[in-house]
Amino acid sequence: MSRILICANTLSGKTTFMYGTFHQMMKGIYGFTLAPKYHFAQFNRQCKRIGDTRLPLNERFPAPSDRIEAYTFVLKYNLKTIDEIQWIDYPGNLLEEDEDNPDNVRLMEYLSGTDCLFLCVDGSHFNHETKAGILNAIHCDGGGMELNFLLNRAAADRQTGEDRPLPPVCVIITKYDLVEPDKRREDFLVDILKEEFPILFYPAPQGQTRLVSVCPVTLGRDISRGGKLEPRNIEKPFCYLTFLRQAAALRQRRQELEQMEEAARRYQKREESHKRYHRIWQLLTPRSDRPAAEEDIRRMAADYRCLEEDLRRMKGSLQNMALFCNGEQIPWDSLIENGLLMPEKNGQPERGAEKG
Ligand SMILES: Nc1nc2c(ncn2[C@@H]2O[C@H](COP(=O)(O)OP(=O)(O)O)[C@@H](O)[C@H]2O)c(=O)[nH]1
Ligand SMILES: [Mg+2]
Repeated sequence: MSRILICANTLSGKTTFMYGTFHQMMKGIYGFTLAPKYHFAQFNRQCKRIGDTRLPLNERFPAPSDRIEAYTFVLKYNLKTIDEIQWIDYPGNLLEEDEDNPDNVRLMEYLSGTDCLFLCVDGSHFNHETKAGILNAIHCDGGGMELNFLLNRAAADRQTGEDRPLPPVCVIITKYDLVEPDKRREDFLVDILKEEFPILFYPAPQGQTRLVSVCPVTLGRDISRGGKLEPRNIEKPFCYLTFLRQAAALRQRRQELEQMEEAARRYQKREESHKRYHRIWQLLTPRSDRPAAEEDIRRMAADYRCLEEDLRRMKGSLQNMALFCNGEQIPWDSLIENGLLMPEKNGQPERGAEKG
């Protein structure tokens, strides 16, 4: 089980973004698909409404939620289940409630066990004349205060109270269609994010890694004024998490495969020497250490190569997302070279009720 917590102010576009992710990931990308574990029909109807330009605007988009929701998705690769994804969405104004509000308590619990944080910044805030105007809009109206607070809490274990590494973060600039063309420059956007969320661009304490990606997304040009559903980049934040997890799994698989091949080679050698010198013993002694059959190893190696190729293509598609490690912008290849991936946890984050 992997958990994603999506944080943003009310009306930043986080619930619509979740439907957009499902809309794109249902058909899948590079063999990976994401489907709701429950209530496909409801998800499907909501996606259809978002895309229906005949409907009045207030009927197209999801109604604002008044409580925290935990959705469960199933991630498959080549139709084999590889993970369950718990996606936590909450009403943006929840943090205005007192700390003992039950939903607020649940949010903090989810936060401390989250594997990836999606932090949404509403693209419409980037349209002020000056940099100071933009920063002020994000900090005051765009939930900057609350988002910084959540980052602060995400780096602590709620149960033990101890500090923990910040999970990988993807800063999602939603409604990118509303950002004026002259402001759609990576360096400009990143500059603003560095000022509003400086902590994301600090080197992590010794022994930890702080991984942050930045991804502008849109559900479609002018969709909030009646435009068509034409998602751009929507699946990429999810692919970021998938890549971090699955490239780590691939590494693990390669080690296993190498061990199996080595065991098969040793076995083969022994068999040959048995044949030559101790044919009689070979017949009499039951062999319990028989390694995996060559055919199985060949099939596993073929599966491995297929996944490796798909992850290579996925990495290629993520290149236009800026990626930072401990404050330095890094190329995507160095995630693998420097082992900055995200192995599966042993325990499963199972706190909180699931929507089912
Ligand atoms: N222009 C534009 N508007 C969007 C986009 N995504 C969402 N919206 C608008 O933002 C509103 C709020 O979105 P919602 O997902 O409910 O925000 P939430 O409160 O953060 O969950 C929607 O009703 C849409 O009008 C987008 O990609 N582009
Ligand atoms: Mg919402």
